[in-house]
Amino acid sequence: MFNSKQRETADAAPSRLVIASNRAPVTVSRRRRSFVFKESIGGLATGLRAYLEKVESSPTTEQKHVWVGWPGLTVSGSEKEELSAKLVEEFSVYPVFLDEQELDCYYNGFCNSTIWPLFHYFPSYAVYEKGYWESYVRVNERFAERLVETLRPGDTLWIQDYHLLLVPRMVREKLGGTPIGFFLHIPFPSFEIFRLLPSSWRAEILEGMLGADLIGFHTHDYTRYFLRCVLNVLGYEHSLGEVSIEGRISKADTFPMGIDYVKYSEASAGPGVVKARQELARNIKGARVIISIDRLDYTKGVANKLRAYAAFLDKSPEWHGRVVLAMVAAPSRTSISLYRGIRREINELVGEINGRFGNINWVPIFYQNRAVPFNSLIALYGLGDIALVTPLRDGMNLIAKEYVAARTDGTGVLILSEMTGAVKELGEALIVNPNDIGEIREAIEKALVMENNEQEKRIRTMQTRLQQYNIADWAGDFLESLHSLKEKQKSIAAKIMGEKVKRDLEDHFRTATERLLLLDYDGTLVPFAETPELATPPVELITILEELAGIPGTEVALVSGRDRTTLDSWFGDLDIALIAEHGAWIKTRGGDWEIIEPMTSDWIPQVTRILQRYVNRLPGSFVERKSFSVAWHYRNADVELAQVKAKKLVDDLVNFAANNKVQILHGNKVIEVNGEKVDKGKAALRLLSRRNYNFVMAVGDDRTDEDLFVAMPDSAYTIRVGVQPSHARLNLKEQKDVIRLLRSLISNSSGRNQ
Ligand code: GDG
Repeated sequence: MFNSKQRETADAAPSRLVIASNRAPVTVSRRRRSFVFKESIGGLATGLRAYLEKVESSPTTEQKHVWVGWPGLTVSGSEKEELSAKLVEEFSVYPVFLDEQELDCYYNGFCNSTIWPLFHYFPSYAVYEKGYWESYVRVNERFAERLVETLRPGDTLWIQDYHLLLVPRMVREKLGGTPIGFFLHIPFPSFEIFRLLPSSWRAEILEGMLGADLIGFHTHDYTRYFLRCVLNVLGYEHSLGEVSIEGRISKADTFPMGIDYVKYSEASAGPGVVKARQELARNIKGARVIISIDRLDYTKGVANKLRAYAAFLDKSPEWHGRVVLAMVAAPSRTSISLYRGIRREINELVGEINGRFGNINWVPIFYQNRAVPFNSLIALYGLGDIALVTPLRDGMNLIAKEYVAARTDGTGVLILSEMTGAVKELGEALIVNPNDIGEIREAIEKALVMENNEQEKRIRTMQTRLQQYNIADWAGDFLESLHSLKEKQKSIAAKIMGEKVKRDLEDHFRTATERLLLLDYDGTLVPFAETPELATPPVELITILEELAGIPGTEVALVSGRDRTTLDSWFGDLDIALIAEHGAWIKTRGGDWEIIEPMTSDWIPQVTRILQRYVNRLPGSFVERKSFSVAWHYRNADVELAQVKAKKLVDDLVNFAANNKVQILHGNKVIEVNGEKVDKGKAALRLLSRRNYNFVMAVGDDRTDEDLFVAMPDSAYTIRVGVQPSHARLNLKEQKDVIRLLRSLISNSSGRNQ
């Protein structure tokens, strides 16, 4: 929670976007005794800079931003303050400092030797080190602390990427009201890969991410995989990407990151670029140019690209001397030995190919193992007749998009790996499988002879698309979605029973003379158990029900889907009413069981046979027979398979229900078929009509309780457990809250009697 001082400061200042990323947008280095400040390079820093400049220069907005991140060097204790003050003052960067050990265990360790390889489908490179994980948790905590210090009321927080997966939840625990967004820039893997993480880590990672209100991914696949992992690991289902968790909603959605289109399309005319292009062209001597620009990482498929190029030269001698591959491989993570090994491998391959095919007049590969300055990058985009972008896996890949944007004359061929996120938007590229050397070779051949008008058709279509969703649209779209989600959450939060409503309800209960309490059982009065018979009522609950029923003028009714025998055996001795089988049977206080509507049960054997087929198909599921209904429970089955089977079963049953007088109720991990004339609402009305109640409260937790809520008079307190769209007027966050509420009704009314 914010304190009053923070609130005052916030009232006087414009709203801010607080961005958190591992690397700050400013990289600090040392020169002799002073610090040198440089803009950080990389897709995120560059891209967001463009968005922020646009928003902050607009006369209609008042938004400002600050950034929390590591400034790229380790500093001693005494230097920290000095550097920190300078970064805050001059760059609005609130630094988080990392020491050597953290760089080793958190950054090189958990980030880049566990998450990075695993999420890019290189499980054999992933290291599972407890020490790395512990360091990751600690550094995430430090980021969270820094953010909590920095955030003011009214701010929006946007956390970036895989280095900070735990931060959303850590911040939420302290500052729940702040809108928190999270964006993952790398792929989110399928469950089969994600589950390779030790179980406690994987649960913490997902819970960490779910701490955000909005979680963004580049592609729909990553979003789906994330939601499937949430279901499999944490058991939370989603509806249209929304997961209900601890009384609020967290949403996963797709936002493919764009580029600063105008910057790349206009840059080629700049004088620096023209000069750089002339220099490069001189060396190339009229040959056709294939460009390749990557960070030197095993995910980028650089070796395969070289092998494909060699295969092409081998098969097409007519191109010798007429084509060059201009390859930039920017060094990366060189303190990890795997990366040093790749550098050696690539150096050797380049040497081998140049030695084998080249001659005094022609070098087949121009290779640079250093990043190039921006002007040279654009010059390369301009010179490249073909761009070879063939990562084995890539969250998005902005090089492909930048190349397309920079082709102002409409020529150029993009050869693009199907394993990149960018492929979803760049379908007009020549798409290849990066493991298939033959396919890349063929694509090179095809690109070299592609007619100009064909090139133009493809490039222009892609350009239009990239223009329509550029970096500013991406960031704007994400932040707008975050804010509208926050609004939705506010309306949900308004239904959650707060202290004031609770007090009013208690007062109303105390002063009323004729009270009716309609209470569902499973999920409402007791938590779900593995099998129905294990959910026996605890003694404490029996006492609560007894005491409630003992308050003069109070009628308590259990409104359950359970069968009569079970309800009788558990509650038969209490002075309360019972409604069984979702309203098929009713037993009033002191009375006997009665059928509410005459019904047949001759359809039950047929439905049981259908359900039994599903028991055989879904291990862990089982059938429960009751007198006028039959249920298929799947709580203990594999969650993901169960969802699929449940949908299929409902389909099958819909056909059956169309020709028979039955209805299908899809409850919480149970599908139940019963006579169409019954529901909890109709049964409850029976009780309601017996007296002139001046206090009515109905509490339930699943879809079958919605009938109950709908049937209640407007004046009734209808309460659904869990945050879901519901006809109930109020929500309680969890089952335990129901028990707390019932207890307080008892103690409140006994207070009156004293
Ligand atoms: C993550 C994900 C996702 C590259 N080499 C040079 C250079 N660059 C610039 C490019 C581009 C950026 O760096 C690299 O873009 P990537 O798409 O590869 O992104 P990363 O930041 O490495 O990584 C990736 C991205 O986040 C965005 O979400 O696409 O999948 O791994 O802008 O132009 N710039 C200069 N010289 C170089 O040598 N000047």
